Formats: sequence, structure tokens, C-alpha cells
Amino acid sequence: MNSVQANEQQTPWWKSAVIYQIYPRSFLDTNGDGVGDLRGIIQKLPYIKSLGVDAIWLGPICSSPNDDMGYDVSDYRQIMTEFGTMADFDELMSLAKAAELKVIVDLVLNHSSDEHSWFIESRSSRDNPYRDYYIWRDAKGNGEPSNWESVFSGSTWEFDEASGQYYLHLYSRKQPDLNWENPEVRRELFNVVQFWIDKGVDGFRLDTITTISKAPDFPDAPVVDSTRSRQPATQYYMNGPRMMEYLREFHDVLLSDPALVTIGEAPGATPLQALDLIDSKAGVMDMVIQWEHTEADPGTGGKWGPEWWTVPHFRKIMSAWQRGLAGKGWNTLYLNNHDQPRAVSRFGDDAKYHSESAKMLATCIHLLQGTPFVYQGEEIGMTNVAFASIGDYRCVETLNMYQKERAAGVSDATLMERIHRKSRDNARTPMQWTGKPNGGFTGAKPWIAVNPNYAAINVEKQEDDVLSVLNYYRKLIALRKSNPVIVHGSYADVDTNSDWVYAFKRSRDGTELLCINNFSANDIPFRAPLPSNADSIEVIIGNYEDDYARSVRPFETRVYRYRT
Ligand code: TEU
Ligand code: CA
Repeated sequence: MNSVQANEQQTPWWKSAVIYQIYPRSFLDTNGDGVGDLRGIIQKLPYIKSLGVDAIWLGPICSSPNDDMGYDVSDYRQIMTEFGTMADFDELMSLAKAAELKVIVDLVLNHSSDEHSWFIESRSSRDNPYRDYYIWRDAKGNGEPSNWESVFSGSTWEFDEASGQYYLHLYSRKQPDLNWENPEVRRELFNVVQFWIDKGVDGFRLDTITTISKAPDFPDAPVVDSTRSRQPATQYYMNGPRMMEYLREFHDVLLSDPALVTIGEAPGATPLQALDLIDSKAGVMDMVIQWEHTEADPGTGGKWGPEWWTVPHFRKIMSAWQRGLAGKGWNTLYLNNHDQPRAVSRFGDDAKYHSESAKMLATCIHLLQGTPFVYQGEEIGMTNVAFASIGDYRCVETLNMYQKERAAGVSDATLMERIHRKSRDNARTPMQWTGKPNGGFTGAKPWIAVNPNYAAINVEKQEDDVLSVLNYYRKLIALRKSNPVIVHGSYADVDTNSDWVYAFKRSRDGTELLCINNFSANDIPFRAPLPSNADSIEVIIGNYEDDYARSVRPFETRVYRYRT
């Protein structure tokens, strides 16, 4: 064993892992109330294990009135009633442990629900001891303390009649921001984390963790759109002045155990900002969920605007993260999660080349350096949905945007087109297990309708088909275990001129992988730069049966392995 390999042996578990993300509400309903539950997850542990993944990340499971589907916590130490009981959770933990699956829980510490007892106390009067747990400000002149626009539309400030002040909420008005400046609040939150460590979890996903420190004087944001009364203000609340100090304390007091993985959600982070957080020596957490590639739209329309997604732009971002973090930090790799439309609809082709494009996207992501995340349903190529009416949607961001824009005179048809493309509910329709009613998710009326394509796209149907997307994922995940170069190899771009093909190499100890991905529905001329000693060349995975030579076919992906 050489010294490089010896070093690699000390690799923490999460670097060689694949993590499966579960959105519990939409996974499996076992008690007929139309809502997924912990017993549903327990029932499907053998399925999850069969994918070959190493860990599960559970979306928020704490008590919540579900204004933002669990991202509004009303009790950090109780399980949401609809999901089950703490006994169910304990059972899930011990069964997962027995199956050698790690469990990562989602903690929402930037804000709580307005129904949390701390907030109920806090708003009850100006001199309540909990007042300072949240961020209260007087009116400025006659108006809001600042012109900041909420992530979920409208103001970040909500006026409280009874106590005559405004409270801050970056997200919905039912998600008041906790005041991290108050050491009492930090102590309370540390106790919450300790509670879950004591429950035996293997790590945390820290929701919107880069927004915990705000510019203390709450300055007005510059007017970028004069037709709007509120303006985007991320520069005043992301990566704020005391964020590193809080996270350092958090890390040193609680999270330094190397067996625990900490994954911070960092919307808006660049590779350099990410390194502050995850530098392998000086960092305060292990990985960040960056958003840059999911906001891969170089246009200016914001989330709901038309997408101008291009391969060169995407490649530039992915490559910058690969090169920027190499040897210093560790990437998360994903295209899908509960905040994103389904990747196969967005970057692939969910009709004619459904299977090809789902496999290509997966291969491209899993062959980069970092820890891949698979979001439930991705492994069968679940697609976006297009419900006819706004009444079928549940996501607070979607509903608020619709109301606001309707009030401003935008037509229903225009808004529904945007929602079909970008709503988070695209990712939140129930898991499609079988071709039976409701895709086998529930025997009752589901909390949000099942995608009508469940008869064509479901787990049962794909189980026995060797060429299915599902079985391709199994093969892809298994490759990671038998090819250390996928985990440890260095990254290099290949041919950065193509408008449609994203190709890259991974190398380690004389073994090289060449991964070629065609993001278009056409044949694209592309010559793979392979070594001349053809004997050593193998195709280890791909989505077309036969090999070819001078072009890549629609959504083709192929990984070559050879010795150099
Ligand atoms: O997301 C943070 C975040 O930046 C998103 O709200 C994002 O702006 C939005 O989804 C764009 O579509 C986290 C969670 O992942 C998200 O589900 C929560 O709604 C949010 O925090 C608030 O807790
Ligand atoms: Ca249920």
C-alpha cells in the first residue's frame, strides 16, 4: 500500500457514501391518512438498502403545523403527529443500524414555527423573557423596518398589532427567524442538537445555515426593481458578520466528532465561500449543499423566469466546484431535492428519451468527485407534474408567488406555466411504488395528488427490467464501491468547447475514467480522447447497448476505464 492509499483508508465514511434523501410526507403512507409516515420508511428499508446506498437523510420530522412542510418546527423534541411517534423513530434508528444504513436528520435552526412555545411567549409582550429569542424591530417612519423581500414573496417583516413591533421572517410569516445574537438562543439550539445526538443519529443537514447572522442595522437594500415595493436583500442576511463565529462555537461544542457528518445548506455560496465553511483543516462542517448549479440560469428572471440553461454554463459551474474544492474540501453532488423541479424534466427529456436522459444525468453526477445524493423517486426517473389548477398545489412559495402575481394582474395561464416548470411541488408528489391507484403510496386521498404518470413510471415495473432506470442506479452505485478512482481520483475537464457534451476525466494511481455525457436529443459529433493502446479500454457503464465511434447519440452517457 502506498502512502496515498494509506491516507485514503482513513477516509471518513461520508466521502465514499451515497446518500438517499427521503421526503417523509410523500414516501409511503401506512395508516391511511394520505400522509407518508415513519412506519412507511421502516417498511421500505429493504428497498432503500437494495439500492446500495449507505445513508438516508430524513426531511424534517419534528412537530410542525406544516406551513412549509416541516421546515417550520413547533417542537424540536417531538415527532410530527402525522409521521408517528418517538417510539417509531427509535425503531427506525435501530433497524437502520442493523441494516448498516446511517441516518441523517434535517435540523431547521434559522427559524422556528410561529406556533413554537418560544414564539408564543415572545410575541405575548415586549418584556417577556423570550422576547429576545426572535428579531423584533420598531417601525421605521410609518413603515416596515427595511425594504427586504422575503424568499417566499412579500415583506420579511410582519407587524404584530398587540405588541406594536415587527418581527423578521426571511421565509414565510409563520417562520420567524431565531435571534442567534442571543447566547440563550444558541444554548437552546445546542441542546436540541445534543438531544438528537443522544438519539444516535449519524449526522445533520443544517437547513439554511448561512442565514443565521443578519446585518445588525437592517439597512434598506438597493432598489433593483422599481416596480416592486420590496427588494432582494441576500447580501444583508447570507454569510452575515457573525456566522462563522456562531458556527465555530457550534462545531467546537457539539459537532467535532468525526463520526458525525454535518451538511450545511448554503444557498448562494461560491466555492471560495464554501471553503470557509468546509476547509478540511479549518472548517466548521463537512459539506455544503451549494445552489449555484441549480440556479444555472445566466438570465435575469430569477427563480420563476424563463431558463436559459446551457451545457457550457453548467460545465463551468460544476468544473469550478470540482477544481475549487480539490484537496481542500468535499463536494455534495445532486440535481434533485425537495426544492428543485425534477431534473429529468428540467435538464433531460421526460418523454421520448426519458430512460436515456435519466441515466445520463445520474452518471454525470455520480462520476464527479464528492458525495452523491439521490432524492426519492429520482432512481425511477420521476418527472415534473402539471396540475391544472392552483388549488392542487401545496407549496407555500408557489402559493404566495401565485397570489402576489395575480394581484398584480398576471394571468392564471402565465403563472401556471411557470409553476409547471419550477414549483417545488414537482418534487413533492408521492413516491410511485406500483401501478395501483395512487401509485401504491396510500389507500386514502393523498395530501397532494400523485403524478398521473404512475402507471408508466413506478418501482414495481422497473424492478424486473434489467434495463430500467432503477437497475441502472443500482449498477452505478455499486461501481463506486469497486472503483476507488470514483471517490478519490482527481478531476480534469475534457474538451470545454462543446455546446452539448460535458466530458471529464478522473485519475488515480494509473487508472483513468473518461465520462462523456450528451445533454441533447441529437447526435452530436464527438471523438472520445482515448489512449492508443485500445486493449486496456473498457466501458464500465453506459446507456446504449452497443459501442460507437465518432458521435454521441441522444442523451448518451458512457464511462471508459483504462490504464495510463
Ligand atoms: O431552503 C432554503 C432556500 O434557500 C429555499 O427556500 C429556496 O430559496 C427556495 O426553495 C427556492 O425555491 C431551505 C429548505 O430546503 C426549504 O425547503 C425550506 O423551505 C427553507 O429552507 C426554509 O426552511
Ligand atoms: Ca400516514
